Amino acid sequence: AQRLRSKTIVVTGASSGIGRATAVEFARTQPDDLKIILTARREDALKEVAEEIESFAKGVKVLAVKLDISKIEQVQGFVDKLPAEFKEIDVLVNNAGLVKGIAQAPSISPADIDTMFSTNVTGLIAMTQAILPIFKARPNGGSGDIINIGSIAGREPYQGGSIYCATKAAVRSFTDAMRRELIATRIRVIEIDPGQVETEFSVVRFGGDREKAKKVYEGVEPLTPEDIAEVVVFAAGRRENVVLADSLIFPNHQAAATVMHRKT
Ligand code: NDP
Ligand code: 8X3
Repeated sequence: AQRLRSKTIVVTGASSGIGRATAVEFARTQPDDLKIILTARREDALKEVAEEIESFAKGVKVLAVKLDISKIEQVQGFVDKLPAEFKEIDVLVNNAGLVKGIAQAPSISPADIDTMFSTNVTGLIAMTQAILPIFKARPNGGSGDIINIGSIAGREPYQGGSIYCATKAAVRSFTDAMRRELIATRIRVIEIDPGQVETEFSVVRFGGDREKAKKVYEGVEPLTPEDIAEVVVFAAGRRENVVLADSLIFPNHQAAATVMHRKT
């Protein structure tokens, strides 16, 4: 949409899944004049995404930045290291996140707990704090979009997901508090909560075991990363007075975190 013209977008976790699809969808929607900053830990994968975007969207400037959001110093140094032409960020898509395992207390590994919280919660908060001064420096108290990818898991905890669900509940709480704190500004705080989406998510959950990951999607038709990307770009493309504050997106077979209709 024209409303996205000349915008600078940052997407965390742009090397895969929903983040990658979101970056591509922004470029597809505004191929003439847009800047996109792709961030994640895997630089090679980011380069591939950058090449894909550059191949069809000649007017989009893409910058790939290696960034581990669980490392606070890296996040704090992120804005300072950006080239001047990419510094005026308009949209932050806080998408990077992960789940590790299905262990239940008291058997959850401390390392997994730390990875999930430092990525999904502390990392997301640190990114928000890094970008917010840019938004707040603008007229009328500030403007810009913070789009947080939560999850159905943040609304409905399930067995074997206690830590992941707790991280996504924390995202939800932080997001709602931010929307209240920023009420005197034009900054939009948006949460998009997907249900089941087929990405690398389950592969990461099961430590790289693709067979196990595939079983999660047996007999169901999960959402695609593009389905969520469309909603993210739609939210960012509304006129400034429209805040798509909170959305929950299921595939047709899903009605709750663990209520799925499976064809056998
Ligand atoms: P993917 O595993 O496909 O993508 C996750 C992305 O997060 C990757 O690009 C990964 O990049 C990045 N990431 C992970 N850890 C870090 C880190 N420390 N620093 C920077 N980037 C990191 O999964 P999805 O696309 O499914 O996940 C995207 C978001 O969607 C997550 O927040 C997830 O919780 C959420 N979600 C997913 C659902 C699903 O069913 N798939 C449902 C609801 C929400 P890299 O490894 O290169 O760092
Ligand atoms: C991912 C969805 O419910 O499988 O956020 O954990 S769930």
